Amino acid sequence: LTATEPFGLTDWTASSSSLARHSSPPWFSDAKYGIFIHWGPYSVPAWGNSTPYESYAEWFWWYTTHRAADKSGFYDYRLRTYGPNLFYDDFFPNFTATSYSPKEWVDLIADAGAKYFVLTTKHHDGFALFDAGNTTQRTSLNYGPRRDLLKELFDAAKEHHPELKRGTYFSLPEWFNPSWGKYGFSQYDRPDSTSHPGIIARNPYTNATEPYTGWVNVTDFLQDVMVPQMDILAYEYESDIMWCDAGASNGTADFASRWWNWARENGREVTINSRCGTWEANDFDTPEYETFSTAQRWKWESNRGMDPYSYGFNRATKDSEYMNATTIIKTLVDMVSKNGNLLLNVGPRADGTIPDIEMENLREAGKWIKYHGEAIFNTTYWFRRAELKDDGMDIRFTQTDDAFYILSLTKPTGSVLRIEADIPVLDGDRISLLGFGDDGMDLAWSFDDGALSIEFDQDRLDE
Ligand code: FUL
Repeated sequence: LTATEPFGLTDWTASSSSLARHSSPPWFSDAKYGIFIHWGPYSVPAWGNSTPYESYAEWFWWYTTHRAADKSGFYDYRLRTYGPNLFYDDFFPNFTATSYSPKEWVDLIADAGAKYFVLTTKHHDGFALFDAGNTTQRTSLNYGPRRDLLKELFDAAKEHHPELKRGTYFSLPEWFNPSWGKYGFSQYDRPDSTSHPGIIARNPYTNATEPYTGWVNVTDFLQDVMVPQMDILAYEYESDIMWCDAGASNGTADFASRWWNWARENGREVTINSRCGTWEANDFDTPEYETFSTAQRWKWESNRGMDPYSYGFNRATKDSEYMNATTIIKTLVDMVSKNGNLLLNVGPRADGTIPDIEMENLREAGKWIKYHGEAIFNTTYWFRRAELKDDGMDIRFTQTDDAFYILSLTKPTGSVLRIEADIPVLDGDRISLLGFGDDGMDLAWSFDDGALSIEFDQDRLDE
């Protein structure tokens, strides 16, 4: 399960056995922490109600055309805010990106302590933030900002933070593209107002047909739109991570095998997530707003917003509801101890500004993460156990070839931390507190009756 090379000297092929052999490269496992960015025309209405009724703000269009699923009041909000005659595509001109500074974004990602990022290059609304050639005109080059938002971000990363890996979120379907119609058999694709297979979205108030601005009438959505766009992201933008979404009908087997052969020939290590619609082409699982309670052998990466339940910017969310630095750190440590990565999402506004609260909390967490980085990055999980919860104690473990890390999510009380677990220590080993110079601060310890006891000075914990 750890292979990143095809059998023998043969190439990767589109067969199930070949695809299944590919797994995420070591850099992905070592990187642990990425920043996800959801940005598009949905950042204009930027609304998903507030807890406990909050829903994904990037689904604004879908919820208003699928009233049965609209538990959060999208239909009423859209009517009261924009009146009955507005179409989703009318938001395009207000998706301005006027304050978009790709350098500031990549600086933020680096300050956060993250090792990679993933931008929504095209969400379910089919609006591409990259130059999609002749596959569609529905892009940020032709509407709204009239800029290649993806290229600008990747260029800024290459120039200022070349160590960051660069990923591309890509929705396989375009839910309202008439060309997707013949493939749109998933439950998600059926607007209430029409019967399948015509995927014609309608304005929910007037029943007028929603325009699908900029789409190109093609013969086959998979061959003429989906796969060519994945190729563009892979070969022209040189994505490190193909982060597909909503995989249904697809051309992934062919795409992935060609891409991996190209990567091998060009000395690159690329990876593909679990949502590209072909289960064998799946380097890592992608639980959403979820974690695991135990370590998993198969690599996984959990994604979630700093927002309690939205990826796209949600103007209804209060500052206090965003994940704060402590929550970010605890979430990351917890996931790393279970063989997971954290892909944490920020939702920029339509003008390209990232909410202050997201920037502040990311940077604050970043200080801690950098200070304690050796216990997080390039580590692996301890196969015996990931966590120990006992009597107010909430501990996680990680390890490398020559060190074992104990990370306490709660502040220990007293002056001895007693851990009843089979910690791999031998006489003569050093145990030290991280964050005190390169070597840490030595602590006295003993191992008796199946428990490790570590002595520490309360006052030093706050330093
Ligand atoms: C989901 C999407 O539908 C959400 O909008 C978001 O992009 C999330 C990461 O994946 O499937």
